[in-house]
Amino acid sequence: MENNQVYDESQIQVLEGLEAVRKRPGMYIGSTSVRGLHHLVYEIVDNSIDEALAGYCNNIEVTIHKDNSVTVEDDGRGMPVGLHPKMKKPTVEVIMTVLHAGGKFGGGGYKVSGGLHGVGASVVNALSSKCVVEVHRDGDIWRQEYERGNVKTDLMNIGTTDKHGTIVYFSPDDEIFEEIDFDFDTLAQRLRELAFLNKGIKITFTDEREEKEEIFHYEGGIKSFVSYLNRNKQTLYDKPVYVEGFKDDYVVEIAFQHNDTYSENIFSFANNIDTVEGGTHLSGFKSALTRIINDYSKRFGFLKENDKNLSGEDIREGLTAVVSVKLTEPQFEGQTKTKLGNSEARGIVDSILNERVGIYLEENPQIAKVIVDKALTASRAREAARKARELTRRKTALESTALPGKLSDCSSKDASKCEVYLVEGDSAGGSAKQGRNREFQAILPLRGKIMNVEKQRLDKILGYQEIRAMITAFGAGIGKDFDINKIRYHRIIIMTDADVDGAHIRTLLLTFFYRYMRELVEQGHVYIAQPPLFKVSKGRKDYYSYSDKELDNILKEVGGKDKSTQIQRYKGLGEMDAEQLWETTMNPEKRTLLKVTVEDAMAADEIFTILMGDKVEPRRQFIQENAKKVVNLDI
Ligand code: TSJ
Repeated sequence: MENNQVYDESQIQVLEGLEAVRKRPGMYIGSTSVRGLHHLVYEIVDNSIDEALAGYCNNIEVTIHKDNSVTVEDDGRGMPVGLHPKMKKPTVEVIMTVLHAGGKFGGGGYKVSGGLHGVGASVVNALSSKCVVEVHRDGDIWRQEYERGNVKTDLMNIGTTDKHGTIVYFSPDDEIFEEIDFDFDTLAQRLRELAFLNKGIKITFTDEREEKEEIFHYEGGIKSFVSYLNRNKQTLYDKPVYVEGFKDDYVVEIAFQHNDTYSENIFSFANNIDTVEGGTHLSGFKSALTRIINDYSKRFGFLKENDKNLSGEDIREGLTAVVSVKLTEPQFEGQTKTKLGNSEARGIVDSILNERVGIYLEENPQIAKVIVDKALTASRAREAARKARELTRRKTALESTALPGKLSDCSSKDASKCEVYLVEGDSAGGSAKQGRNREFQAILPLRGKIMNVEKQRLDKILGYQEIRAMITAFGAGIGKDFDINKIRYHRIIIMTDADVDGAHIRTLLLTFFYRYMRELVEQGHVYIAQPPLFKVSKGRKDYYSYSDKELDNILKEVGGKDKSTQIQRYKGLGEMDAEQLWETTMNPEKRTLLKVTVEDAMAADEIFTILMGDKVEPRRQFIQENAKKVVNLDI
């Protein structure tokens, strides 16, 4: 490539020393926003972490003072204070005042130098209006002060000590930073992460501005990290799987645990840096896990010889994992330099995982079974969803107007005015069809038996005619292809009997909507009709009651219960004729509709999981606890 640019002397300005940092701070810390500001703390703390990784430091204390200055203290060896042979100055002074001097001392550790941070303590010094270093080492206390990167005092011996360690104080320069207000949560999150990633290190974080203190200390390391990430989730087995291995200059740690959700949550790190863009260590983990689970499934008969392999995606459904590698020569690539490029990392992670996780699964067959079962379920659901998608797609392609035969559609084509009643049972469906306002109300009858199949899985019900009719009637697709803008009715109204079967159908439908048409629930399109529980007849007048309490009130109003008062308890929608159904449940002027919230649908999903799941005990317990209130299953 040709380069026609001409440089004159003035453009080839060789910036020396820390002036370069103050001229272009963004080049060294990314930006001068709060992000860059927080970087200063990470930069300093990294030095103590390095000391800990070298095996000499257990405690790190980070303090934000009232004026947003910061102190970081560790109990390491203390920075070297002797004369630097080349520079003829104390080594600590060289580290603090010479660009990129960091990382060249001590050697052999897993330093982050060259990576995302690792620009060195001198950069922090340069960008601080004041900076002080204190070293406790070999019985002496040494101290040196700086201002905007310049030496203010010589390194001085200021007393004796029986401690060892390094203390660095700095005050971010408000001439450099757009703002100098540290965010407690941002710092706490990173310090917690560092404590997880470097097991055993105790990090005490104090905020003197609001007298807050947090201690991060995890003997379990990334195993604790995974537990923390799963803290609000239902996990599928008790403890995270954890493996640690060493190979060449690598330390590899992996922890993972499945939860009952459908998303994967994998964090990868190289030398404590969050490799947001992934890289070779992450792909090594993924491919090894896929192979290991498939091998196990084949070997122990979960998959037959001719079955298709489980996909990585299926195996990682509900997986929370942390992959952490430490290496001496990290190569960071990608747009944001957060992708590990070292090609050997893939094989190293793979072989360590292969060795350890294979054994672990054989020693813990119950856990292995749970993992394999989860993947098999995911695989079946994915396959069923794909089929259902194809089905609806084919329908719309071949016969775009072909609505299900069971649907009694409304005449309006304005979706915002239209509603569809999902009605349990054909007889109630008949009444609803007669009683409705056909201008804007559509009726889709659903068979009552729909849920009565034992241990039905949701993916299987996608094969049901009713469910498929519903997908076609709604006209908005399903799963990944669901497009709320295509929905044909803005109100989807579930109308079921107030009994166990009705409750089951409701649970099934809500779970189905939640899993496959979530926006429907999120945007408030799903409702539950409220049919009356009682009819009170007195003389020629009828009164309807929707609860026991209301029944009492009505009885009082009509002057008490006497011979001329008749009370009918509705056991099902089928007991009402078309006009009654319209008057009590469907007439927009009189009816009450319960709008379903995401929380309702989530609860239904949970109930569904309990009812349909493999665990007998929770199901028995649930049914027992809800036997009484099942009539009105709280949704
Ligand atoms: F660099 C710094 F100022 F940012 C800084 C360094 C800040 C803080 C809070 C701590 C440290 C630091 C450095 N803690 N521990 C160390 N250790 C060394 O620099 C050290 C000590 C001894 C030896 C040795 O070979 O004896 C080597 C090194 C690198």
